[in-house]
Amino acid sequence: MSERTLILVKPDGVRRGIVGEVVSRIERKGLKLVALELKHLPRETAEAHYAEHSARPFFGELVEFITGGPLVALVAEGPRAIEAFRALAGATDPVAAAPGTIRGDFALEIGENIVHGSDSPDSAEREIKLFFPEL
Ligand code: DAT
Ligand code: MG
Repeated sequence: MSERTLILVKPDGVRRGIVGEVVSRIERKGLKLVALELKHLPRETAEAHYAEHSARPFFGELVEFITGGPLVALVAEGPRAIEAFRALAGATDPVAAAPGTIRGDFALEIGENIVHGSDSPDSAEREIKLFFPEL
C-alpha cells in the first residue's frame, strides 16, 4: 500500500545549496516525486503548518525562520513513505541525529535542521492540502 508524505527543504537547506542532495536521497530511497515547488511561505501558511507548536516558546522563531527565505515543498509517494522519509531525515535535534541521515550529515542546530517530513497519515493529508491544494 502506497502513501504520500509532505517534505520541506527548509530555507536553510535552500540557502546552503543542498536541495539537489536532499532530493537525490529521496529518489535513491525509491520514493516517487509527485509534486515539487519552490515557494516563499506566507506567514499564515507557516502558522497553520506548525499550529501544533503554537504554544511552544520557540514558535515565533520557527515562523520567522520558515518564512525567512524560499523553501522547496514536495510530495513523495511510496510504501510507508511517511516513516521512510522520517528515517532519512533523522532525529529533530541534528546533534543527536545519526550520521548518514540528512540532519545528521548537514546540521548542528535544532532550529535549522534542513528538512520537514509529515509525522502521521493525518498530518500528511493536512499538510499536503495546505501546500498543494490541487493534489
Ligand atoms: P520534527 O521537525 O522532527 O517533526 P517537531 O515537530 O517536534 O520536530 O518540531 C518542529 C520544528 O520545530 C523542528 O523541526 C525544529 C523546531 N523545534 C523543535 N523543538 C525545538 C526547540 N526545542 N527549540 C527550537 N526549535 C525547535
Ligand atoms: Mg513535526
